[in-house]
Amino acid sequence: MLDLSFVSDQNRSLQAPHQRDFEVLAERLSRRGVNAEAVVAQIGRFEVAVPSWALGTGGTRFGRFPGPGEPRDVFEKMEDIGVIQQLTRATPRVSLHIPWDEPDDPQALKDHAATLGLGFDAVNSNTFQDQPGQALSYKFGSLCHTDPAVRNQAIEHNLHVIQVGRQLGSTSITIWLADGSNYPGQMHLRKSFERTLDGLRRIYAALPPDWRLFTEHKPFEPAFYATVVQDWGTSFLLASQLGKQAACLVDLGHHLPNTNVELVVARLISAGKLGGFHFNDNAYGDDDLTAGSIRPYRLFLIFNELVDAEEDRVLPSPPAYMIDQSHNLKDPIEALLQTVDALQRAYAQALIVDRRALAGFQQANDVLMAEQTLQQAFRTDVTPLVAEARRRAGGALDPIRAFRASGYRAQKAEQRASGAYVPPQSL
Ligand code: PSV
Ligand code: MN
Repeated sequence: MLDLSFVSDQNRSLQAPHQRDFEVLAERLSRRGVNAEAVVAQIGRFEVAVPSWALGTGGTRFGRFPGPGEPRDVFEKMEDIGVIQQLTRATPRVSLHIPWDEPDDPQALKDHAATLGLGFDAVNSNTFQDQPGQALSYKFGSLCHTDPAVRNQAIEHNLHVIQVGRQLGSTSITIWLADGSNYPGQMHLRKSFERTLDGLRRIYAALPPDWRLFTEHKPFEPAFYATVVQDWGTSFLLASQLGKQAACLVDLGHHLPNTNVELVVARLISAGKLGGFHFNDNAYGDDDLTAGSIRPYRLFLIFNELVDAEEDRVLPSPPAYMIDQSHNLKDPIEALLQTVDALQRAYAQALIVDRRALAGFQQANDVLMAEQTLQQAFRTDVTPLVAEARRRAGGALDPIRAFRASGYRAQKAEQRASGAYVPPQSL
């Protein structure tokens, strides 16, 4: 963890120019009828969970280039997330992947997390890889498998993940299945889906009453011909069949090229089945790049749908926000700081949309002005709003600058010099 006074010392040197920028922006926004104070308060309430698997340098099947000072186990990953939380004040929870980051002693991990000011978000089950000592293989699927014994093993694993999650204080499970086929004819398309639904029903039946179950879709990879839960329609079908506690999770990289993701989000909101997000960005497929790095306008348009739904009070429960990225080239902590900032910016831009004007232009079919209304918000540099929200919460005005100044990574490079942790490949 960073010294208690470190963040405020860092902020002091940036405070005067920041204050001026904030005042200028607040004045400009007030001319548009936007109250900067209210926006800052809302940004201050924004929270997103950090995935345990994002703290080690990621990789592809072509290689991995780890940097110095990577966390060697889940306890060290917690320390790194604790630093992200200190700097951003927007990441108080961790999303664990099990068994990748399965704790031997969940209570000990929970206690450790609490000392760092952290709790736990959704737990993620992994039935897409075989683990050492595992009785049956998932080579040909898990919940969709033709062999009931394999299906039972996958169900048992999910029940175990729920148990671990309960011990940690999680209240949701995200299920992403790699199940599918690579060649036409390999798998019975209809029956493999029905077996999957049956397995999910058995997992759902074991869900504690205050828990939610998120179904995450993905069109391809590792199954290249037909993924069982390939699109939001299938995910919606599953979540609807399961019941009230089930909803759909939208991973931004899990869509075929040119899919209008904000439209998917709008549809799921209408259906009352938007469970949450895995934030990242992509140019081609499931690239797992930093959120907002490739298509910031899309990210803004997604938040625009969310803010609109929030204001119309049509969300049955707030969507769960989680990051799902693989940091192959960037320092993972820095990339995550950048991600949190990108999400807060998109949220801030969505908050300053003049919704009354937009509704009027939509009603009057004034295409150009409706579009301009969104673009005016998107083109506003909201840096001072986001920085101010962080500062008021006790975080850093400029988290990446503060992180670099802290020398944290160099210090960890010394402390963690041995026993390098080998994270899973990017998925
Ligand atoms: C699969 O590509 C995925 O998006 C799922 O959410 C996994 O849990 C995660 O990535 C990590 O591989
Ligand atoms: Mn995901």
